[in-house]
Amino acid sequence: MLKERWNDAAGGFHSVSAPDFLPEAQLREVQLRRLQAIVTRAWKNVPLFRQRLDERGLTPDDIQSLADIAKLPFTVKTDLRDTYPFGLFASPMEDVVRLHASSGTTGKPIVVAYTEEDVQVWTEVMARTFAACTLHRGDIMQNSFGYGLFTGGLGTHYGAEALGAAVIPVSGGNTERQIMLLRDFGVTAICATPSFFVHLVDKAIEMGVDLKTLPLRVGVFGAEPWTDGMRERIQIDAGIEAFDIYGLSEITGPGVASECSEHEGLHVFEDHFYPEIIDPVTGQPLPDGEEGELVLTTLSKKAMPMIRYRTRDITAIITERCGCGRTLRRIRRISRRSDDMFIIRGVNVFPSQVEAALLQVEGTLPHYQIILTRTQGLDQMTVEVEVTPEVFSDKVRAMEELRSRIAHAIEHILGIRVGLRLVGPHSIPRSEGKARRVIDKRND
Ligand code: DLL
Repeated sequence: MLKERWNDAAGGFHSVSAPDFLPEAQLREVQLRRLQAIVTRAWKNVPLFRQRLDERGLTPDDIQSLADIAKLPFTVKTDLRDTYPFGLFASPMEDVVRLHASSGTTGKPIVVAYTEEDVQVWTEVMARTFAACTLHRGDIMQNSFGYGLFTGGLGTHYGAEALGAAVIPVSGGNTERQIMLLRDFGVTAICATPSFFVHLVDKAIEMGVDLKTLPLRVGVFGAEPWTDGMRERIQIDAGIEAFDIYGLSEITGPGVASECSEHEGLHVFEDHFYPEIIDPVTGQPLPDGEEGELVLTTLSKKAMPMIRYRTRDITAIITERCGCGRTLRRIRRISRRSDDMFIIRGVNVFPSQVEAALLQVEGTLPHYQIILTRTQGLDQMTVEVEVTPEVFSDKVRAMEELRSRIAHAIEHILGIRVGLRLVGPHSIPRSEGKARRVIDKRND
């Protein structure tokens, strides 16, 4: 079945990654054909979408080229909340074989649905993801993404199995057991959020296990922003090659885009997900190469098509051909979302900037939290940083010196001075999935 789908997408090629290498003209043809079909499907089956097209005097016939996508209305997260739980489904429940949900930070979760064919496409794009991350038959993959309503665990699970890897479905948490499995099972690849993997690295040291001496070769990380500095730290500490993968529940889960061995941006699996970049303020499309908000359209999703979904993730489309030969366009690594910015004394601050600053300073651990408070109407920011046990000693001078180096690094990147608190090892709660970097006490 999987093979049939690959044949369909690749026009007769047989290998897992073949659709990644389609000649560009053929890829655009596949995209247009699928875009027309998905718009028709949503128009026929999703009342909200039909109503929005009616309001604009549009019908599916107005999509005659890929550029016509810009005529279509956006879909936003509140559309999913307002139609909770099943209002955007385009398939009857008899055809739905899976439901996932994402809790978000406030209010009701958003619910996403898959038909059998949707699960097959998801499996296919995840297998292509893993192939791009150099996994192959014979690899033993420890899957530390959470299994459950979160799409990370099951999405990666199916893809790795389809590729022929042996999957250990350990899920998140339980760090000691994770280290034991890594060591005893001869694990060669691991999937996790970067913050949870950092936690595993620490635990391994505590348990006297040197990850660098294990067969572990590849790490596949995603689901949260992480900097190049963090990647470097992970690669050195664990002796692995670290890949970045991207996706979101609304579009399918992981498997929307993946790095290849060039590590120069993430290839979007464009035959299934159509990317656009827009100005987050005006909503106007931006030319390739310019930074803005990523908008994605699912080209083949049956149960819940998403047309022009505003992800809030900030990136740019890279147009140059990649050295790996894939014809799929790439997006730059996502370091921030348009909604995770806060303003401190008039300066726009993103959590990833703080991480980048910390990783420049030796003696800090990549465990940090940003505490936001409000005094007399003004937002204040305090960064709490863990320091290594050696530094966190009673040598006041060493601590003072470190504090001034960190303050300097942060000031250099942000352009402002912020509060800083050095804390001892293990003071900051560890992540078992997505790290909570910002504690917002402004409305407490
Ligand atoms: O996080 C799906 C996923 C699972 C992706 C495993 C990769 C690996 P959600 O929980 O719906 O889905 O969260 C989606 O997470 O809009 C981004 O803001 C963020 N995100 C995901 N991958 C990355 C990444 C999954 N590689 C939201 N870099 C997205 C930065 C990421 N942010």
